[in-house]
Amino acid sequence: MSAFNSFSQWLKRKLKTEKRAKILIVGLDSAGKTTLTKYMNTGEYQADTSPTIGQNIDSINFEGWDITTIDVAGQQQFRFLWEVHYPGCAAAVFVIDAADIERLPEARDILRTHVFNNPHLEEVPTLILANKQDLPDAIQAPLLIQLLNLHLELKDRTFSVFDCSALNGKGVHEAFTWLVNQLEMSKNGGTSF
Ligand SMILES: Nc1nc2c(ncn2[C@@H]2O[C@H](COP(=O)(O)OP(=O)(O)OP(=O)(O)O)[C@@H](O)[C@H]2O)c(=O)[nH]1
Ligand SMILES: [Mg+2]
Repeated sequence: MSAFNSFSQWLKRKLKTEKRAKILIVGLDSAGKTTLTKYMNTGEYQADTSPTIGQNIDSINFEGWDITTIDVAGQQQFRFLWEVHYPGCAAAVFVIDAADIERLPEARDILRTHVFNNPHLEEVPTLILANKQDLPDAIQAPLLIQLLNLHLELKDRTFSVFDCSALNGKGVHEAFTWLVNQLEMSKNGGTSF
């Protein structure tokens, strides 16, 4: 065996045992993707976010996992850019502004097109976040599941819906704990990302 082949086999084994994953954070503009990512990074609410143009790539250490987050721009004119990030993702996070009832149909359509019907994301767990729970009109996970028809649309998929707030951090830790548990299970099941 050549030195290159042994090196590439060593690298493959190493990558498989390391807890590294790339996750994609998608959702409509203003849902709170960047605020949430920053909260995960710093443990604090950062009020100074501006709409993302392109994407923000960051690194988070969570529960022993080294997670690369790709927080994309949600505005319609930038959504075509999401596509380049789908291959190789270990999980998808779909952030919804749960206090913006008027945009729920739009969120449902985007979730369907870019996540449910996306062949690249078929095998990966999907974390759906009902964000902005600190606002009085925010709807909670059980109602959101009904309104978005998730129980039917996602019956063959690994997904969960969590209430959270990127402003006060409530629910964020629990949601990401679910996500890394899924990554852990995929790893033990031998899936390589
Ligand atoms: N009240 C409240 N406001 C939030 C929360 N999360 C985000 N926001 C606010 O919502 C606005 C949009 O947040 P962003 O994080 O920029 O939204 P985004 O999804 O990254 O938007 P794009 O980059 O345009 O796709 C900002 O004013 C945030 O401060 C939350 O949990 N509660
Ligand atoms: Mg953003």
